[in-house]
This record gives sequence, structure tokens and C-alpha cells, in this order.
Amino acid sequence: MKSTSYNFDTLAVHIDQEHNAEKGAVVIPITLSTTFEKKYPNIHEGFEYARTNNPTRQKLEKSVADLEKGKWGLAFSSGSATLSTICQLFETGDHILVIDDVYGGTHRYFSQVLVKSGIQFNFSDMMHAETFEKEIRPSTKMVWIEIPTNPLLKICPLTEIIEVSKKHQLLVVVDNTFMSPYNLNPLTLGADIVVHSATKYLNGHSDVVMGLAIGNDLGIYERLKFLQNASGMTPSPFDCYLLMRGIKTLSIRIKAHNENAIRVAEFLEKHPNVERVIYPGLPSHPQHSRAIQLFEKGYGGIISFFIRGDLSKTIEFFQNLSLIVLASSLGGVESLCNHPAFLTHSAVPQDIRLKMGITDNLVRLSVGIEHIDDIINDLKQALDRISTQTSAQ
Ligand code: P1T
Repeated sequence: MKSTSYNFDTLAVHIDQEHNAEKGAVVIPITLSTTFEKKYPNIHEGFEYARTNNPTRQKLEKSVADLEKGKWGLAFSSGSATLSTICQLFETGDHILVIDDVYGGTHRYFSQVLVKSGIQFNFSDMMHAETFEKEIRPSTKMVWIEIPTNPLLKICPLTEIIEVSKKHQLLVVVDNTFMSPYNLNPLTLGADIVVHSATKYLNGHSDVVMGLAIGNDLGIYERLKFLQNASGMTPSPFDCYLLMRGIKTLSIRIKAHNENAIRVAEFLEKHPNVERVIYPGLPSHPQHSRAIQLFEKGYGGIISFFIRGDLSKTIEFFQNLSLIVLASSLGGVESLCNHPAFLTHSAVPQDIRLKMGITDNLVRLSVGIEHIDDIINDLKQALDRISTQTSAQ
């Protein structure tokens, strides 16, 4: 049998394997059947209906739980479906604290969808545990954290926020999409649920949309498992297979993302057409010392930076790119550049966006695993060619 005491790299490679796997197959089969034969008198034994459970999905859920050092995992049809299912744990009058700089779709879900259910929420800076504690109300039930945040890469004092939350019996959910279980395991720090947009690093090939929740508490598992089935936002067996296939190379991919990103960040910081670079691995990052403590293996593959000049310069930069693709999303093997104000965070009202610092000249780069020289050369030529004249706006 597979042992969870293997190193992370080994667990990831053997994600779908176990001795005596069906007919000796080394790779887990994709079970497409939507329904499973039942036999009296044990009618409730085994698989029943594919929305409720499926062998391929079950294997993925268990294996990702091992990678996140949790007892259980549940797969959903997207990262956003994971969020909305977790929020169904709460009732009218309950209150949630959400870190203020979150993925635009997460911001949109809280402020335009959840708000209609009568569940209250507040966005919180969460940069200091003492100020955070003052925002907790008697009705507060959950804390939603991204670390680092999307797109400004803020790093909250995670251990302290968890400690304060536990004192007030709050459910702590950490969106670990950016770090992946290779760089961070929030459950080991006391988080109750870790969530992933598996669409990103876990899959790594920009061809699956999926979400995952992982935890230890079996009571939470039962409630979420019920909602997973009742709400029906489950992934297809084929996508579960693809995700396991992607995860086999998670370790080597994340190592490459970590290594490339620090070099790209150092390059960007020196370029005259770049106003400021945000990367947790740079000493200039405001929470660099927290990053050193939390992310022992590396700082991840996401860099945010501001192009010097007005919006026209940023547009020029995007137009100049040759290898790097302008697109939403992140975490794939290919380098992607995102324009948060107009793509991933366009649902955030402009005044809030600007107050947060998501300005029109902000670029978010998902550094891929291409050769480092090719990534830097593309960025260099795109930045060098930004015209020096000021455009009339
Ligand atoms: O796209 P989906 O699988 O539904 O995941 C949503 C989500 C959740 N959490 C984080 C931290 C995310 O970044 C995302 C999705 N983000 C993008 C599509 C993006 O480009 O930032």
C-alpha cells in the first residue's frame, strides 16, 4: 500500500497508484458510468450515482488530501463552486470576514451573490492580528484568506490570524491556490479548510477547470459532502483523471516556477520602465520576512508589477509581448500576463479597485516553466520598446 510518509515529490508522482489497482493498471482508469448496480440486501454499499461519488474522483480527492496533509478532500466543478458550496454552510445573519484583496470572482461572489442570502460579510485588511480581532462580531462564523492575495500578493500573519480566529471559534478557510501544497500546507498551521482553484497549479496545463476543499474535521466533511451532492457542482471523471495526470509533475513544475519567478522579479526590479515590483521573494516586498517564515521551499510563480506611465504604456507593453500570452488565469506551464483592472478584477467596482491599489498600470505575471532566458528576453524587448513620448489621454 502507498504510504503517506513518502516525500511530497513521491506522493505526487504516485497520486493515482496503489498496489492491486484494478487489473494491475499503473494509471487509474476513468470510470465514466453515471450509475452503479446495487444489490439487496446491501443496497447502500459501494458507489451509487456519479454525482454522489465516482471511483476516479474518489481517488483524486484522497490523494490531494494526502498532499495537503489532510484527512479528506472534496472536488468541485471549479474553484468558485468550492467557495459557493462552503458558504452554504452558513445561514442568514451569520457574518464572514474576507481578506480584502481577493480574486475578482471571489469578490464578486461575496458582494453580488452571497449578499442576497442575508449572510453578512466584510472585507478585512488582515495585515495585523490585533486589528483583525476587533473586526470579529458575535455573529462572525468564518474567515476567508488568500495567501498571497490575488493580485497584490499581500501576506497576512497567517499563524496569528488562525490563532485569533480559533479563540473566537471561527472556521478558517485558506485559499492556497497561489502557493500550491508544494510551497505551503495551511492545515499544518491550524486552518480548518484549504481550498484550491485546481484550474491553476494543481493541474498546471490550463485545460481543466476544477476546485478542491481539503480538511481534517470529519463533521465539516460530512456537511460539505452532503452539499457537494445536493448542490451538484461536481467535476467530470475525465477532468479528475486529467488533474491527477497534472499533479504527477507538480513538484518539478513548482520548483521551476519558484526558480524562474525570483529571477524574473529581480530582472523587472531593475528595468527603468517598471515602477514597482511585488514578489514575496524580494527583500523589497513589505511582508518579505513573513514570506521567509511561511514559504520554506519557494515564493511561488506569481509576480505583480506596475508599468511606468499611463495606461497607454501598459497597453503597449502587452502588445509588444511575443512569447508571453495576455490572458486571465495562472499556474500553467506557459507564462501568462494578466491585466487585472480589465480582466480578472474588472468585476470589482473601480473605486474599490483603485483604493486597493489595483491600478490600470498593474500587470500580473504567471511565470511559466519555459527557459528563463526566453522569458526574460521577451519581457525585456516588450519593456524596452515602450515608447518614451507621453501620449495625449
Ligand atoms: O476559476 P476557478 O477555478 O473558479 O477559481 C476561482 C479562483 C479562486 N481562488 C483564486 C486565488 C483564484 O485565483 C481563482 C481564479 N483566478 C483566476 C481565474 C485569475 O486569473 O486570477
